[in-house]
Amino acid sequence: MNFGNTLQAVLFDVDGTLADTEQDGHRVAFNQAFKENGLNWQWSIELYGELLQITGGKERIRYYMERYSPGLLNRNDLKDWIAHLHKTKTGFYEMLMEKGSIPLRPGVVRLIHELRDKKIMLAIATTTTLENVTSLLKSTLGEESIDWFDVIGAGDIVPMKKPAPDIYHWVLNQLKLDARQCIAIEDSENGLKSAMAANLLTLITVNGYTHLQDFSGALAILSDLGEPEKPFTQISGETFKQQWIDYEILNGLLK
Ligand code: XBP
Ligand code: MG
Repeated sequence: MNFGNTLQAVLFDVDGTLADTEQDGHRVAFNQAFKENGLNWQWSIELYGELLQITGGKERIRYYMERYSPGLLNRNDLKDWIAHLHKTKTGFYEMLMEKGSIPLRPGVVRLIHELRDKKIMLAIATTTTLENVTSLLKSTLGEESIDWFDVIGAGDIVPMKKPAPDIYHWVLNQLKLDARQCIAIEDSENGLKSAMAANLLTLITVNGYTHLQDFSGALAILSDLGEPEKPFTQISGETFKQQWIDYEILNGLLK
């Protein structure tokens, strides 16, 4: 594949890619919100892994209700009720991030700084709520880091969440770039499908919840972005000059 493009922007997914937020962040916040709202629901680590196939917190709650608490689906204020429950969850999630409980994954900070130095645009394309993105960035990179991102596409800003390509289309449109001038970094099958459907070349860094998923079509599948002193493990796909992802590697992927 030779598109002759040079890298203009890197589009990062958030949950599972920038940080391992699902098990000890989102899951915990959902459970706190259930308790706060008088529900005896408890999402275990294992159950949450299954529920993750549904992207979006409100959509995930509804999916859970259909399977485990269908009686509650008859409420005539169902949509508002789920929205309220989810808002409570977002509040708990923000509190968890304020405590600084979740670090960024290996290589993320180094790569973000290098891309900024090289004047490569940074963007976020996520199904999670905007407040969750800003609270994670604030707690890990500092308040000013929110402005490092030229575009943040999050949550309900588009009608269809991943695996639909809508969020990536929206971000590319905001960036005024063609997909072939960008690289997407994702951690999940739903994320990969979404990015590929928007024509983006995509690098995968897996985590405990996603490592067994189908990543057909990804450029490469890695344990993480790697650091010079803590190289990534290659799982499959293209091999590189070194075991940490940098600007040169990402730019080379477009050639
Ligand atoms: C991951 C998601 C989100 C989070 C929960 O998004 O599917 O739904 O699990 O966040 P991504 P909300 O990997 O695209 O960052 O409750 O705010 O939806
Ligand atoms: Mg993800």
